[in-house]
Amino acid sequence: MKRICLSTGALCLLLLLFVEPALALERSGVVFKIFQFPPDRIPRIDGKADDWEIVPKDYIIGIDQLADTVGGRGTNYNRADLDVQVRVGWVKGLNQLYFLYEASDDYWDFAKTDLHNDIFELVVDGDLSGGPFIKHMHPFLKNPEEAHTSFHGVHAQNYHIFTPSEGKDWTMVWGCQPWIKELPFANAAQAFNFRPGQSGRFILEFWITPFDYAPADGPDQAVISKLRESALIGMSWSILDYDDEKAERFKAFWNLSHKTTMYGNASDLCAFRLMPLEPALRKPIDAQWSFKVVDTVRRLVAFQDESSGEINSWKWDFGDGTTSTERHPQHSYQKGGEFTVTLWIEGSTGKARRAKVWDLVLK
Ligand SMILES: [Ca+2]
Ligand SMILES: [Ca+2]
Ligand SMILES: [Ca+2]
Repeated sequence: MKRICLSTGALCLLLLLFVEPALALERSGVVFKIFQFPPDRIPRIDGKADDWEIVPKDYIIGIDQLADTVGGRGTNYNRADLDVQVRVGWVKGLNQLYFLYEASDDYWDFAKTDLHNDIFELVVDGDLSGGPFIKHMHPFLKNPEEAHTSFHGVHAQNYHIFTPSEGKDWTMVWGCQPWIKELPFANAAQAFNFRPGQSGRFILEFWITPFDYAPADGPDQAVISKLRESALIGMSWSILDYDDEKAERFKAFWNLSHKTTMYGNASDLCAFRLMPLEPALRKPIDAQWSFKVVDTVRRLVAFQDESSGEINSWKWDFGDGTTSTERHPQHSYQKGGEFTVTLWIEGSTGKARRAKVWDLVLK
């Protein structure tokens, strides 16, 4: 999103408020949360929900948030007919979105090989590009097939996930890039013990990769969305509840966005925030840093403190016998070599250090 700041700070703030993405998306003012898993607690894709117990309750999105925008029920849900809970997670540094989908249905419809199947339809716009992305909604190409390979699902993606899938791929990608449903871009596992037409409880655990650009011809030129802490992404889902094998179509379309066209227009998605680690999962103090060689001739290196916690003092050892107490120092090395650089930090909650051995090599 482009933000234009004119003269004064106040005006700039006003403009920032005015273009806040959450306001432009569907369900104005509502921001759902995406839980950050610590790197040593990444969910295991096995259809078991135990690794999601660390997700606080206020992250759970239930059927009370959904509206049937096609079948006419509005927000009058009936938990005996269908009940669902969704949790969404991410891991800082991995551009993947994790999901736990838990549902109970009075009639699980999955005997057929075609689109007639209970479906969890998921739409993701990783860079908030907004706008239409399904071929039928192309702004000027009136023949959808002409828009297929250049447009369909390219800047935002739509998954029709079969719940359950039996003798069928786990999902249909409603786009020109079916390759995104396989490893290394996605993985899924389900658990259930009912037969078609029966009621019961269903668990689906999966992750997908969001794409800013997902072309038809495969991953070589694709651009994966970069997931950044505290950033917003666009997302919605709907549950297509088929409750009769003989019926022509689904009975209800339980939609998180309350606008049906979210299936093909990313401006109708909801805002989701990639949350920081919950305080209970954070180390009270943790040292981290990065560096950039600014000038190879002068061997000038800029160091950036990226530590977390309440920190009062920094001490850098540049590995050449010199030190600094600045937070983000620059340092010019007198000669080349392989350097071990260490940052020590201290604060009210303790102290920590981070050394990097031979990451910095200068000629
Ligand atoms: Ca699991
Ligand atoms: Ca049902
Ligand atoms: Ca059903």
